[in-house]
Amino acid sequence: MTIDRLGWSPFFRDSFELFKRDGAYPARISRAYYNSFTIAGENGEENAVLTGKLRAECEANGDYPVTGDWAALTREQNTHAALVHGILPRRTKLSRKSPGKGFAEQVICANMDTVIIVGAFDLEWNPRRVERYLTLAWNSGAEPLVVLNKRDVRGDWEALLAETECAATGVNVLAVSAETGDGLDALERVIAPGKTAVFIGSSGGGKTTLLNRLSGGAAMATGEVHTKTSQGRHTTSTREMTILPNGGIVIDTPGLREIELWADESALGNSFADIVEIARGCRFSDCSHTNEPGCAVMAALEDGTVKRGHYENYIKQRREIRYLERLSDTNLMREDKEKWKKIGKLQREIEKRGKEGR
Ligand SMILES: Nc1nc2c(ncn2[C@@H]2O[C@H](COP(=O)(O)OP(=O)(O)O)[C@@H](O)[C@H]2O)c(=O)[nH]1
Ligand SMILES: [Mg+2]
Ligand SMILES: [Zn+2]
Repeated sequence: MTIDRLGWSPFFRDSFELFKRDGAYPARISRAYYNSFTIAGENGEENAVLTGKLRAECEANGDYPVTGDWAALTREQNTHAALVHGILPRRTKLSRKSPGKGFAEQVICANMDTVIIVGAFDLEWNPRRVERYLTLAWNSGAEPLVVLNKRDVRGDWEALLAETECAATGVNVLAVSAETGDGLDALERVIAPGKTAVFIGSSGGGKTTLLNRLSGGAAMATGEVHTKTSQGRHTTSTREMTILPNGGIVIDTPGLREIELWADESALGNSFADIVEIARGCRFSDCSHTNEPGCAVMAALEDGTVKRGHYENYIKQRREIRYLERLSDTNLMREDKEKWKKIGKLQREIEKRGKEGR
């Protein structure tokens, strides 16, 4: 297998130069579980360990390699074990706030092109939850997509789809059934060859079932090593990467029990684009949209342009993000954002150069 199939691109090739040393080779982290890593590369999948130096660095900044990361490795001379020396700069990353009281970012996975929010048309259906995942997705730098699964269980799924589309402004929403296969062609087209998608969403929505269905029954691992339960069913214990028969790459995640936002306010400009647009008409530029005179958002709420649940979720998420920003060293977050902007710019330049060079 060539590493292009794993999503290698000119962006990573150029940053790999920084880690070049004798015998160094690139591979992708296909599974990260605490301190245990599986990598996928030219020779398939194998286990890898971090060098002492890298582990110390990770410990110091709380930033460990995650599924989807590209790594620079060498072989240990005697044992031939795969050693991770460094992690290449991430092109995108999906993060949430670490569960608990403290202020820390938890990166869920990295270098994905699409964040696929999987919901379901069952009793769990709730557009408010989709809105929370959307804010995380927008903050990741990747393109969000909403997939509503189990359309076989609800006769009124078209109405629920329309309502979800309303909540997810500017984002594609697909209605599918992993059970019957309805609507899966459209989903397959989104996960293009060499592109990486991550499935996120509450447990039980059908992420793993969808993945199994897309991969034609038995999930094809990124290499030889693959775990299955005794029933032969693939269950998600951790974040892991799978290559679909069409060449698309999927990272499946276990359901996140708690989705604490990790985002800055600009992400709300995407996940609540409609409200943010209306808010330009407010009399005060720092309007809180809760009690000010001349508030365009409250007027839109009054006349039904904006749905109450959508509005309330916006206010709630904004409060959470402001709290997060107060907790944080705001500058730190901004610096981080700047860094990612620079990396994005660098990447576009590299890709442009790559095209011109050929
Ligand atoms: N009726 C129906 N059930 C489904 C569908 N997709 C998944 N399920 C069921 O939903 C349950 C949870 O699925 P699972 O893939 O484990 O969800 P995950 O936690 O998101 O990975 C399982 O019992 C599946 O059989 C679907 O399209 N229709
Ligand atoms: Mg699962
Ligand atoms: Zn207002």
